[in-house]
Amino acid sequence: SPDSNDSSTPELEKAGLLNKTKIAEGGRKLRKNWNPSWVVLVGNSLVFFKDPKSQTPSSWKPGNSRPESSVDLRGAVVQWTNDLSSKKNVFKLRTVTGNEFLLQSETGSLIREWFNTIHSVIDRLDRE
Ligand code: I3P
Repeated sequence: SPDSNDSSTPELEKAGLLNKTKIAEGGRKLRKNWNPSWVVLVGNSLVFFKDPKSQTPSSWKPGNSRPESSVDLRGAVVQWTNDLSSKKNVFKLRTVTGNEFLLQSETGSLIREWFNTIHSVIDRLDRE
């Protein structure tokens, strides 16, 4: 349908709970702070929300959908890593601006799906 290609309403490609830590900001190394994050892949962006389950009842407002942060996938790179964490099932996402994130799940099949989906979005943007 015409609507599904309307760039003003990008298609939601994937959403779910992953463990996340930011390890660099603008190329500058950061101290790790792993947290569960609700991750949404929509259009050219990966959008992070605080895990509602990790919030106190008073901090969680129904309908609260303000993202914690958002990542532009254009020109980004994803790469599996065994060296940057003691955890299993970890991949690194680096943006063109030099922000680096590790994403992880205890469930291998789940994190592989995320890797493959993000990788295909990056490839699609590279070809544009
Ligand atoms: C860090 C914390 C992280 C760990 C990191 C530690 O300690 O244990 O979970 O990363 O390892 O430095 P702290 O809480 O004192 O900051 P992983 O779980 O990914 O291994 P690292 O320094 O080797 O990255």
